[in-house]
Amino acid sequence: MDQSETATDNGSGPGTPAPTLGVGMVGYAFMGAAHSQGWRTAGRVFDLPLNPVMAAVCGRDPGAVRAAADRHGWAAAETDWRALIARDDVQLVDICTPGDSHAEIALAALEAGKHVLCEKPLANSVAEAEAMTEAARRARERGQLAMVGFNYRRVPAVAYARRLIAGGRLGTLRHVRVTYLQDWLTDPEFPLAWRLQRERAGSGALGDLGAHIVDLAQYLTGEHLAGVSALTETFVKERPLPSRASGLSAAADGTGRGPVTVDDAALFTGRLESGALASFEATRVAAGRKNALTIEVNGERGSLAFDLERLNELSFHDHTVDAAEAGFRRVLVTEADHPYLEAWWPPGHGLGYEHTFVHQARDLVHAIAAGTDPEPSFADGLQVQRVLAAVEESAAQDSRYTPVAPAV
Ligand code: SOE
Repeated sequence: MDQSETATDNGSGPGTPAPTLGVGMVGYAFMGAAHSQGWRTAGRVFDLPLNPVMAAVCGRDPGAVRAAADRHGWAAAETDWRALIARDDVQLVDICTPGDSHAEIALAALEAGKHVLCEKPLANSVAEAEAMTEAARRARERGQLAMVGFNYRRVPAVAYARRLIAGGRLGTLRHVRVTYLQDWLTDPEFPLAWRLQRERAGSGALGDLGAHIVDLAQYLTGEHLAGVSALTETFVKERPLPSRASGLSAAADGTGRGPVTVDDAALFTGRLESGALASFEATRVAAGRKNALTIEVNGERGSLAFDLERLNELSFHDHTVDAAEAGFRRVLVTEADHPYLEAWWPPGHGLGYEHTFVHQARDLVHAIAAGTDPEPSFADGLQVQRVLAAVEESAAQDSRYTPVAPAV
């Protein structure tokens, strides 16, 4: 049973309120807003065994964090993440900050006995990800759980694709082809936001978008990448200094320019453990592409294709049927027995981007209540980090084939 199939009954019997799970979130920008939607909605749509309570949100600016708390439905606002972790009403710490603080906050939260949800990529380096994974392993022995937020696993059509592949519908896999294209850095005058600074973000399009597609390729196939061969490029080497270190909406401060220290784009090929070939493209300079994520998997018995811009659909080609009638057909993934859809709208009434965060919250709550390991785990996040490191190593040598360190 995969996580999208977890039973929905809260086990307390009809009408009995579920015990609560206090959530504290650090960071409240784009990802914080998305996670807030998830926490706010999960218990209202799904019957959960624990009732998530949005106890407190944390950010450095007192006025801004109070406003974020009011807007998104958090009961309290904190300006020090250590104070948030120390709160008795917080049992789960949700980390939605830039990558340079993931490790420190996660390690402190695990040390304090809290469950942790950490946004992707897990960390800014393999060493940090290793330390976090080891801390999560020790915390697991004390009954605490840790999960990394690769939300696109929770698109119903993606979870359904995994079900079909795991069920053998594609047979032996030959190819995985994944692209994730955005265009918000196309303008050379877009300021030097934190996502363009290596010490804050770890890497560029590679860690931001490449991490998602590496995770999706490995999740869908159930295999790890054994090695990669990569090219990366920073097309715009200097950008205007920002007036505030915001993400996708930074403004220039007019005082000069600074160096871009991460990639704008990463292109790589890889070999899965089974020998299947994989290709990846992650870029933030693909003019006209806003959030274009596509996946295609080809096997001996058939193929699947997914496009995030049509996220309620899956294209399926069954290669075992008569060639005269075969061909890609559109499967509308909106039926009650498709993953996550038992609690949503009637067939044909589709879902969107934000629902992935609702499903993420739902799955983590179920895992905590059942004491089972949530996926993707910190070990999964570490594995992705190792692929990203291999990509950078290969790219530094202009595409040398570089083995990925084995998974833990
Ligand atoms: C920015 O490129 C970004 O917000 C990513 O960081 C997210 O992970 C992705 O879901 C949308 O784009």
